[in-house]
Amino acid sequence: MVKVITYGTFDLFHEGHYRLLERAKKLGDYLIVGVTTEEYDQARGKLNVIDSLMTRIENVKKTGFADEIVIEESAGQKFRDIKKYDVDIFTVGSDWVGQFDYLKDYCQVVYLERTKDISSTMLREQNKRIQRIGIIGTGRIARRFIPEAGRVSGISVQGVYNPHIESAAAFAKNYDINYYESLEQFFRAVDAVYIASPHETHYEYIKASLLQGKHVLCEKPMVLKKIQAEELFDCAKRRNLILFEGIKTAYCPGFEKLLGIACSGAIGSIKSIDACFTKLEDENSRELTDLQYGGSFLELGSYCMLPIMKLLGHEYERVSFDTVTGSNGLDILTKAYFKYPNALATVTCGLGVKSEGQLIISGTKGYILVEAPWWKTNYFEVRRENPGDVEKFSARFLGDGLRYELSDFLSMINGSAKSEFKLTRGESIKMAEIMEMFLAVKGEK
Ligand code: C2G
Repeated sequence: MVKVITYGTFDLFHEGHYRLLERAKKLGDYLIVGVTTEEYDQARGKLNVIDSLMTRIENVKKTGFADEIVIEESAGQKFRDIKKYDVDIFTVGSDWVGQFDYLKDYCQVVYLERTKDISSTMLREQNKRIQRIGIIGTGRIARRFIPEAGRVSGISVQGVYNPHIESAAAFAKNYDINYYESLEQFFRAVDAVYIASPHETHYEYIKASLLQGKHVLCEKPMVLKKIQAEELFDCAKRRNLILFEGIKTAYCPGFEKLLGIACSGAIGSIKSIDACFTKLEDENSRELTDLQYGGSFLELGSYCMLPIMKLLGHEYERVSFDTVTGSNGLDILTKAYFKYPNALATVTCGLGVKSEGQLIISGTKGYILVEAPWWKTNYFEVRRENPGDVEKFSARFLGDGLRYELSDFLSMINGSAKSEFKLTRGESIKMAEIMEMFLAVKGEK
């Protein structure tokens, strides 16, 4: 008897799950299905799981393909189960290709092609909460998005659009998703859009998506003009659509904890914030050659402004910028200075200069030090006058961290969001205004 085993969350049970189990069963005579516990999903960073474990088990049972159902509750269990149940074949969908090759020493490993389209009416009737998401752009960020999307339940990455069809086709082939020859075709296939195209194209793509009734998650900086940000958020509100600016730090657990502690009075009242983010880029990169939309502040300023907007707000009295430019006039280093009525803040961004990427939040009783990479906020300290008086905090930041913004985006779409936006429309609009001011100052030079 050939025994087959497969595992999954099987949340919001859909056609992709059904077809996986159907084909898994055909690989042998006896199929064991491992269903993940909520704890294990939390531990492995699978977010936004909606159905209870019992519901998910019930849905697997209903297919009739499982001869036995076990609970998957920890990493490393697959290896133990294969020996315990004397399994001949381990199988899982192709979105995991390569990730379980280590099991080849113990059994045959088969990756079954994932189901690209789960938009059939049967499915849609059952699960209105599943959002089909399309990606606009095929660059580095879009590439990081795919594996992260696989860690968020209730979402199906349907496909990608890029006006350069050959880029879209290559991307789609690589990630086993669809690509679309036109935006119209793309919009017909999705419920929500993730925009990871160059900064200057964001406005048009967001507007087109909203006008088609699609929710939008757009990479930072969302737009570079205040009036555009206001227009887009008003358009989303009128259409009862969700529009998110994707500054991943805003949505990660550690940053939320940091804000809570900073606001708790642990360091007294906050009087100064210094945020530094540098990342050396190749001098021929888009970021350092696009004379209109490249440069350090446009690329990294959103991250550095985030803690300042969140903790000191929008009512600064004045902001000024100073830059060091490369031979082509682009800022390889920018410092921005914010003067608030009772506080000061500085931003340091550099694509051509390497510095210590710290975030320091200074108060009347102490300060918070977040070492690089503070934008992941997986560790920080509260320090006071007495050097021995240090409180240490840590938080998880899994994968590329895009899963957190995606999970919040989905929660807002499904109306199950627990909290207000972790990045409000007011903050996004203000950051667009500051970007606009920076470009105006740059343009005057
Ligand atoms: N699947 C698929 N097509 C889809 C979606 C999912 O074939 N459109 C497959 C997945 O590849 C997986 C199974 O259905 O083999 C269950 O998917 P999930 O519930 O998302 O489980 P996952 O998080 O992929 O965990 O330890 C758990 C395993 O690693 C799989």
